[in-house]
Amino acid sequence: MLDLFSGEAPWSEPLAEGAQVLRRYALAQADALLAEIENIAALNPFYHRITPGGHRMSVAMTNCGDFGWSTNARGYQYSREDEESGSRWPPMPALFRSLAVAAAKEAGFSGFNPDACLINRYEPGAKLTLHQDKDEKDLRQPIVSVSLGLPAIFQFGGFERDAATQRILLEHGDVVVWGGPSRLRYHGILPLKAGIHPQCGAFRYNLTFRRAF
Ligand code: MD3
Ligand code: FE
Repeated sequence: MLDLFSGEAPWSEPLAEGAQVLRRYALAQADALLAEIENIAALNPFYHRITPGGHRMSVAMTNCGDFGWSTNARGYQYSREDEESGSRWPPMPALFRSLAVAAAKEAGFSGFNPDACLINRYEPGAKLTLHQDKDEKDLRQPIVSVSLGLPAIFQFGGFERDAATQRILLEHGDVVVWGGPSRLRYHGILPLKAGIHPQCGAFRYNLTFRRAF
């Protein structure tokens, strides 16, 4: 029989040059990843940061690893400390690191060694408007993202804010690797639709693994 699709996770879908979705790649580890997120948030709680423009972000964030990304009235930056708690970010769990390194390798980026993991938490209505990720020192390093919980519609654009965008549904366990020429594409998340996920309740979580410095 012609087997067009075996139905077995994970499977990969190319998005653009350098960008690849590894569908359900993190599914087997999802519960363990969520337990680690809980541990991290117990030390450094999710927080709605204020952008330089004075807006409270609808996405709540925390971080783990040597560096964490945050924003405040002065700008966007990676730093060793959480300015809310005054303490260092919790270490990146070994499970996080091994998953990110393996996914990057799978997509052709061997040698990826993340020093930062931003953890985004979306509640119904939360969104991320189109932006580029360019606060990292070496833009030849990819970003690996892991989606957990409620599904979200991801927008994948071009190299200018007003270029046409593709819409891609990201679901529980999906991993995306963004590198090469796709590293500087504009991207965003449309407002999260309300729902109840068996493992995450009313939330969506997204981990992004980065090499900040
Ligand atoms: C494409 N997060 O934290 S992950 C972000 O789902 C961010 O929370 C979204 O954008 C989220 O900055 C999207 C997918 C993603 C992450 C980084 C990228 C896509 C990217 C960098 C370059 C191009
Ligand atoms: Fe981003």
